[in-house]
Amino acid sequence: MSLANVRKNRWNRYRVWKPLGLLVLAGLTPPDWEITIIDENLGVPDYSAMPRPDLVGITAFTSQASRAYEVAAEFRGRGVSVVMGGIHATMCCQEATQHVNSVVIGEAEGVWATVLEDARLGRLQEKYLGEHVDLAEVPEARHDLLNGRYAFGAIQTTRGCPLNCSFCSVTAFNGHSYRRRPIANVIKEFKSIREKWVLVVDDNLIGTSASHVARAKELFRAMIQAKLDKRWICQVTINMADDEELLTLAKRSGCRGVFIGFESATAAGLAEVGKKFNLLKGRNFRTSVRRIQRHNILVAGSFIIGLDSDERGIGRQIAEAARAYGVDILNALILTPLPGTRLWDRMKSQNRIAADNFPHDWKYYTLGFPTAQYKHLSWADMLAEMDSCDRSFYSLWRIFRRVADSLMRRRRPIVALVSNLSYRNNTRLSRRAYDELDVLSRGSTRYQE
Ligand code: B12
Ligand code: SF4
Repeated sequence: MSLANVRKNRWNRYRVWKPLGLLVLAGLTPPDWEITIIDENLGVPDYSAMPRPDLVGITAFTSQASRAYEVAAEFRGRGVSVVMGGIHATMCCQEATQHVNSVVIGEAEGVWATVLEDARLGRLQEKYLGEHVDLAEVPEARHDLLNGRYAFGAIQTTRGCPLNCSFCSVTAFNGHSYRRRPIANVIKEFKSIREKWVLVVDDNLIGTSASHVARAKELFRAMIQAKLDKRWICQVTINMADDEELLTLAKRSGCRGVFIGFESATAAGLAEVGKKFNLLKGRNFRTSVRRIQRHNILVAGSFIIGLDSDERGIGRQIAEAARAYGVDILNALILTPLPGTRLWDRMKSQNRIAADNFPHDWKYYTLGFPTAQYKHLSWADMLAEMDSCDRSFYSLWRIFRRVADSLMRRRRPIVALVSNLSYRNNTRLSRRAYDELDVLSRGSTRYQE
């Protein structure tokens, strides 16, 4: 069996991250199947020169879907059955069935054994529906596969998110309920990860309620006790700042950085995306960010450009907000209607999905390109706002000031420097990619209600 994580274009900059979904699937696969995992982030192999597999499984984000279908066509052309799963196949199941033999919708744990057995017997179904599983049933991912070439290993400790932000696919895919893996299983799996640095892929490692936070503390205590000696980063909500004990335990267990979705610098923007959670308790973002940083944990903040409440000047406004909050890294993203989200449903019903030559146009759904009609901003405006945001936050002078600030506060100036320069470089690559876009030449005007 081969598994391909597909992506092969020059805009890719994600080879640092080990793809966990494939490793989990390999962990679910009975030992009588021989497994080869291919991650196209590391290069596209000559598939025709490879031994003919019995079955091919493909995973893809939406932005990788058109490439996934090319890979599927290549194998199907040789008479090999192809199964596709993951977020895109789940959200666009009908489309995927046009390109592969079989689609696994949702989480694979409950159905993968059946799929393999059906494949063996030559009776693959068009679709299999994977339910949300009890995370005690998730076996250890096969971290022994794909080793040695990634900066970050990966592990998952929870699934699902109690919030349901309009632009995000997580709740649609993994559900509202915050499911937690037994801590003993997490620790055991952590020990099998070879990389020193690990991305904990949970959408919110600390959750939103007191019981979620209590579980996170329990996990961190177990990690300290196990002496894992890992450095890890994760995604959290801003409430992480509210609990000193949580921060201390996170740091002691190896936490070095957190990604926080601020999403919008305005209350109207937060209401629009359905993330008023950020405003609870009259939050002061600067104080919260500083509290996290005091534990020597880096804060990367993401913001969205292109909300209905955003007007010209939003790029600079976001850069200023990020500076005012004091984040170490700013990740500005373009509002993108991903299939399966509430945003997709709304924009679709308003006829606002502009990059809609599917599957070809899925490649623009990286959150780095305009794909919809924005209310107050044309596509040219959107790109100009992204540009002004990035140039303002990542000017050499601003980077120098952030690094000097880290130095004075005895935080990690080298990490701050390297991450800032790498983000600056990424924004330049994006700008270059814009020049080559066929979709942009089609242009898009503002949305008229
Ligand atoms: C880690 C992560 C990343 C890593 C990916 C590392 C890697 N190489 O895989 C990085 C940081 C690189 C990344 C980047 C991006 N990401 Co991301 N990412 C995630 C995150 C947080 C976790 C993914 C994960 O490992 N999950 C754990 C595994 C176990 O779950 P899984 O992959 O879904 O696999 C299960 C099932 O889907 C199924 N399955 C999966 N594949 C297959 C295949 C077969 C054959 C079968 C049978 C079953 C099956 O079985 C598994 C077990 O149940 C998810 C959110 C999430 N909760 O999934 C977002 C998520 C996948 N990312 C998302 C997005 C939008 C992006 C970006 C496009 C934008 C961005 N800047 O964030 C980029 C671009 C990626 C690209 N190359 O084009 C969206 C995708 C939405 C969509 N429709 O595509 C998600 C869902 C987040 C969100 N808020 O909506 N991401
Ligand atoms: S953006 Fe984050 S907080 Fe909002 S629904 Fe997605 S995972 Fe949850």
